[in-house]
Order: sequence, then C-alpha cells, then structure tokens
Amino acid sequence: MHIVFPILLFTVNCFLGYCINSKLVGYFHVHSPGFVSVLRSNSSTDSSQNEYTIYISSFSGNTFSADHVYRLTNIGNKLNQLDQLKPEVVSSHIVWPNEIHDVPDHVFGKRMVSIAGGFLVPFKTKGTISVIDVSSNTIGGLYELAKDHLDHDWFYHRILWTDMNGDGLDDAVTCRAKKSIIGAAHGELLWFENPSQVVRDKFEHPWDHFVIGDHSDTYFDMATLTTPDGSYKCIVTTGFFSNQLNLVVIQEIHSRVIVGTHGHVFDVQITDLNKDGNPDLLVTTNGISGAAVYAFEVPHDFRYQNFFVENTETNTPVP
Ligand SMILES: [Ca+2]
Ligand SMILES: [Ca+2]
Repeated sequence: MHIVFPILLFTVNCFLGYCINSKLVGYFHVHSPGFVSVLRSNSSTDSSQNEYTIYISSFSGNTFSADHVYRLTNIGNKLNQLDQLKPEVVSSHIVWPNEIHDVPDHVFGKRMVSIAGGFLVPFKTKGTISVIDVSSNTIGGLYELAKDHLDHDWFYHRILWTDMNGDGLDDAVTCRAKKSIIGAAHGELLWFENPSQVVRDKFEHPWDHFVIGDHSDTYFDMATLTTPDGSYKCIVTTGFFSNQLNLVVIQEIHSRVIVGTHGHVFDVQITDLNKDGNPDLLVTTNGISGAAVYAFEVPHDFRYQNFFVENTETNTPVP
C-alpha cells in the first residue's frame, strides 16, 4: 500500500500573531513516510531553489519489512511535476531511520548528511548513527560512527555538530533512549568525538563517546545564549520518557530542568518566534491523551530564572 505524501509550499512563515498563508503545490507517493528534511544539495552558498534536496525516512512496524531512506534532488525544478516523481532510494539498510540532517561541510571536507536510526519496535531497536556521502550523483556509504555493539542498544533521533572538546574539530552530538518491554526507560545526552582525519575518513573504527547527562532521550537543539555574565553554548533537550525539557550549559556542564510537567516532550527548536531579538523555545509534546505545541520565552538569565510559556495550541495526538 502506498500512502499519499503531500508537499506543501509555505509562502509566508508565521507564528504567534503573524498570519499564515500556505499553498498546496502537489504531491508524490512514498511508502509509509516518516521524517522529512529539506537540505542543501551541495556546498554552494547559492540559495537558488534548485539547490535543495528532500529526504524522507520510511519505516514500518512489520518486523520483517526493510526500512528505507528516499530523496528527491533539485526539488525546486520539479514543483510542476510532483505527481510524476519517483523518489530515489538512498538506503535500505538502516533500521527505522529517523531524522536526516546536514553535516557541516568542513567536518568531512565534502557534502555529507547524517541519519539517526532505531526505535521501540520489536527487532527494530538497533540504533545507529550513520553518514552518507552526497557530494556527487552517486551516494557513498553508508558509514557508521557508533559501531560499538553497546551503542546499538540505544535508538537515536537527531545528530548535530559542534566542537565539544575545543580541539577545532566538530563532534557529533546526539540524544539516545532505550527501554525494555516491561522495564524503565533510560535517556542520555552524549557526544561522539571526531577523531583525527586519517581515522575519521576511513570509517573503520567507532568514535569514542562521552555522556553529558540523563533524562534526555529524543530531540535537542543547540545555540549560544547570552546572560548578564556572558554568552554560553547551550543544549536544550527533550525527554519523551522523563517528561523533562532540560537545558545544559556546555562550558560549565551545568544543567537544569526547564519543565517536567508538560507530558512527553518530543521536539525542540531554539529560534526567535516573536521577532523581538531574544531566543525562544518551540516545543512539541505528544502522547495518547493529547499533544501540544509550546513556546517558551528564554529568560534574561536562563541559568536561574523561570521560563515562561508564551502560548499553547493543543492538537491531536501524534502517533
Ligand atoms: Ca572536537
Ligand atoms: Ca523572541
């Protein structure tokens, strides 16, 4: 069975009092679509609409069914023929692929994307952190960064890059979770150290990892936030199982719980939602009893002051 996946073109991006106009451009077919990312096709800084590729993860609860990652390159050139497009298979070897994300070009010296994998489905719990080479028309890889068998006991949703140890090389930051059928869930925020170039580019050895904190299991975002005492590189994490929205100050390895009473916290983005020049947190929660979108204003000194919910909009539960 194929599920129709609609492509929406948003002509105006709005939130919190700003109007929204959107236009349905068309649709194409993908089997069981999961997560969608629109990423730059190459290293060019040209922002032409022809320079973007849509990546789609696809997974099934059928334990005997392979999961896939698809892509449509140069999507800007194809908006008038969407219903005729057949997405290209990027990979059929990742178990339950989640988010597909940019890798900064300087990490590997060429265009790469990351794919986080694994989930709480029988026989699909093997989590992976993978990258593929998309610098040419022929896809290179798949390359695994977390090869240790213990790393495969966890599942991963997002991979972002920043230099965690100050050696000048951006490292892979992620959150991960694991849960047995009858046992408690566990979550971790951790980073995988970018090794020397020789080791890195051969993809033969697992990258060393360092756990920063717990109760963080799904999505996260990173930003440099300002306080009266200066600026700090921070990570805001979600805990679907712990229900905690956490903030970690990297330089100090200082962490605090922002909220722990808003249900299963799933995704977070640090962005200025109301265009007042100050960062906000866009947060989603989901669960059987309901789902919601929250906007938190980051306080003047986020290390100690309370975060205020700016607005909420309840929604239907997200499967
Ligand atoms: Ca580093
Ligand atoms: Ca703001």
